[in-house]
Amino acid sequence: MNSSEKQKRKEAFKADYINKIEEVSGNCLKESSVLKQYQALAELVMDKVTTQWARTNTLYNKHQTKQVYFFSIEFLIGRLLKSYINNIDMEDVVTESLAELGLDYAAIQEQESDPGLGNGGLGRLMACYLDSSAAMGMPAHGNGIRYKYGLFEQRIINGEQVEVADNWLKNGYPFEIRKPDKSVIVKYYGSIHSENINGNLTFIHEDYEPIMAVPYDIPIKGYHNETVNSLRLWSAEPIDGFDLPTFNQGQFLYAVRQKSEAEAISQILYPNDSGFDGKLLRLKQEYFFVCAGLKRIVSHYKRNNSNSVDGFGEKICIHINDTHPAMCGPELMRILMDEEGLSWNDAWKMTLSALSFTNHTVLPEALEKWPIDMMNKLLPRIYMIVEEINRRFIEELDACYPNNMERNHSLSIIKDGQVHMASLSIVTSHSVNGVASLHSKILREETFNGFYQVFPERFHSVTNGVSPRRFLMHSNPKLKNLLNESIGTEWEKNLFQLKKLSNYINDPVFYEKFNAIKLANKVYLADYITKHIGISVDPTSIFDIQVKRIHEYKRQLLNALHVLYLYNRLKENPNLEMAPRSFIFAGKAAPGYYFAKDIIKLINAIAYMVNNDKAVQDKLKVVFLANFNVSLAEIIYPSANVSEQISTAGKEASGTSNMKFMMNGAITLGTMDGANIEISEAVGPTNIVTFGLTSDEVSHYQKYGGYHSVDIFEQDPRIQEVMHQLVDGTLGFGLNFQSIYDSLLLYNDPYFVLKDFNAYTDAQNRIDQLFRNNKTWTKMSISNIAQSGMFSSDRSIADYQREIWKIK
Ligand code: NBG
Repeated sequence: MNSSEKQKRKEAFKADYINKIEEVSGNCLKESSVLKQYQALAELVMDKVTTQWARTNTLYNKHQTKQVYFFSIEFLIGRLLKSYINNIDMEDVVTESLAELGLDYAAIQEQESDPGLGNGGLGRLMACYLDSSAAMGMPAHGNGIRYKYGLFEQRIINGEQVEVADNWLKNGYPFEIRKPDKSVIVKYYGSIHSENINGNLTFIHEDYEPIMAVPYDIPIKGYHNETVNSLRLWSAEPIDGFDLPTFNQGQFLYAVRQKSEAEAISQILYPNDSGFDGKLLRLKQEYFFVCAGLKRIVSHYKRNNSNSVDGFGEKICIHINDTHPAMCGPELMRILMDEEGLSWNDAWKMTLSALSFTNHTVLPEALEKWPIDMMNKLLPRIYMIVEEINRRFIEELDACYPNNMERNHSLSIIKDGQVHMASLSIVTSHSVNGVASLHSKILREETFNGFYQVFPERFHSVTNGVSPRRFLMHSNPKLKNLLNESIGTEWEKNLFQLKKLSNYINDPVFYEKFNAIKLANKVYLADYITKHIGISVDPTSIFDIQVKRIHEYKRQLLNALHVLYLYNRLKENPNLEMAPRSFIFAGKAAPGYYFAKDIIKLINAIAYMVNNDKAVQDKLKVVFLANFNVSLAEIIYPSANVSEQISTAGKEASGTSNMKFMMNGAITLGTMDGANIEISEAVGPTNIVTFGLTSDEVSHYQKYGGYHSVDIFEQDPRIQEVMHQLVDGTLGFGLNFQSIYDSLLLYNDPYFVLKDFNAYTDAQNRIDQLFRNNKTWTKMSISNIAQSGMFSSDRSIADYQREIWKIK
């Protein structure tokens, strides 16, 4: 765009914007509030996006392009305003125009609520995949739940996590369109009768409790292209709103209860990351978005296909994100047989060809199982179909491997009084994949080994990826500009092009520019920290960061114990040679996960002690930032030097913050777990610091024993010291971390924290030495960015497209 063209666009934008402000606020620009300025900007942007949206939909319908639908109980999309503006290529026009109008663009952006419709990696991955699909012009859409309350807002009060409801819709949400005409009735409970109608056995669902599912669509705009895909989120409402006749008859409570029971289904996101919540409401939620989503997809398909479902399996991909949408299999069978009149065999072929499944965790507590009685009562027809799927599957097994009762039992979808949702997902999908190469190997060799032996051809591996637009281009604009001026802009469309940075790997001028940007980003985060928690951190210190859900397997505890140990060393020797270090933590604990909450309390207690000790002020700071969410993440990654990825090997399926940090030049300090292994292969051993047990070693100890944490404790005085400090009042009057102490010693340290402690302190020493050599460190940083192409979600989507959905 030349400058006169830009000037024209700016003038047009300003005129439209001023009109819009008057329209939404009834005030002129000068008198408008920041909230109204935001709402006006959002509406203006939305007008532009929706025009393209309509065009994309027309094209898809006309060409009958193969469509992918991600079914997921979480979509952690983050703020959208800036992302739309950048994606429609209006970044400069908007930034400059607003400045010329005397408005504060940053403050306007802050008005947008950050939709917390996910817990962590699983939900954020879906958002990255939608972003990449749209950027690549690929028809892929999301289907999920429009929770009225997102993940709780975390506050830290007296060093502890306090949960506050996240009312993200309180000012309305400008980027969604409610489509009541596309509502679907979801049926719960009741009974099933079969009738012979014209010679066909027909199943009729009676006496059910109907709930209305109303869709809200959010446009997903591709980067600098014409594509706009859709994220459809379903809201639960009572049929015909409030039950006035009942109310008028005097049954006030009954009428009100019915309304609130219906709405409860989409009221709240379960605040559980990788844990399984065995609640009836959760099962209702799972069926809710599966039933409504599939119903609409099938009817849309039929509308474009002469009212027939023929070819559905070839033209539609239903991708099951973890097991929460596992009822897609039986529900699609139900629709195809009961509503479309297909035979079991035809419906089965179609279902198998449409469905694919990604597993996201091997933690046993996260593999969903539902009590038979509960499913049978709540979803009688679905349960019937699950039983039949299982019966036929076991029959086939029997035919292939006669008299192998043990195998039949272990693979049975229904056993021991429960329905096993992972097994259901595998049996009903043509593809099953893990999210990093080690994770896929563990699925094949351990978790799903029995299924792998029966269906080896179904198993795939697709390593996760993250959106370079959100996590590099939008959140680190200074780095983006440096990359553009150094290697050109091709990398914006193909992240592998970052390899060209290897030309700058020994270039002192580039180093200087790069380090200045890193420092500026660190200053920004330091200011945020001072503003929010009143602690001042030195921007030249090592920013050593661990941000993710708080979980024992992610081992924030290992990090915290090392901080305590480092503090002890500094107290012994105030002249200890080390680069000043700021340890930064953030992450939420599930409200009912008390041990994780104790870890947060411990980190905050250590932080309080360290930050108030004048003797270590210049060398050590510890920060716990409250309410980690996508917006905070965008500030954190660009400022990091060290990316802590220290899970117990074999437990973290992939991890994705490791990729976001890497793209911004942080060095991974990690175990050989999840995608850390692939990061290590990509950058080579000199550009990463790894340590600790391997997953084979962990799994060996878990199977055969042989690890005794007490032995480690007895041999290592450093460990004895920190362990005593947990319970002897060092960390504050009356503060006692007995639960943590007991887990590590009495319960034999299930996540191998003490076992890996020594290796971790060595690795931390290496980090210190490497950082003190600025040239080496900068080289490592740049090498990490240069090799991050493979961790773009564009690459992941291309893999899915080629290997799983088979889209040309
Ligand atoms: C999480 C894994 C992470 C992985 C993300 C995305 C769940 C159930 N799983 O390791 O723990 O990166 O999924 O695949 O949230």
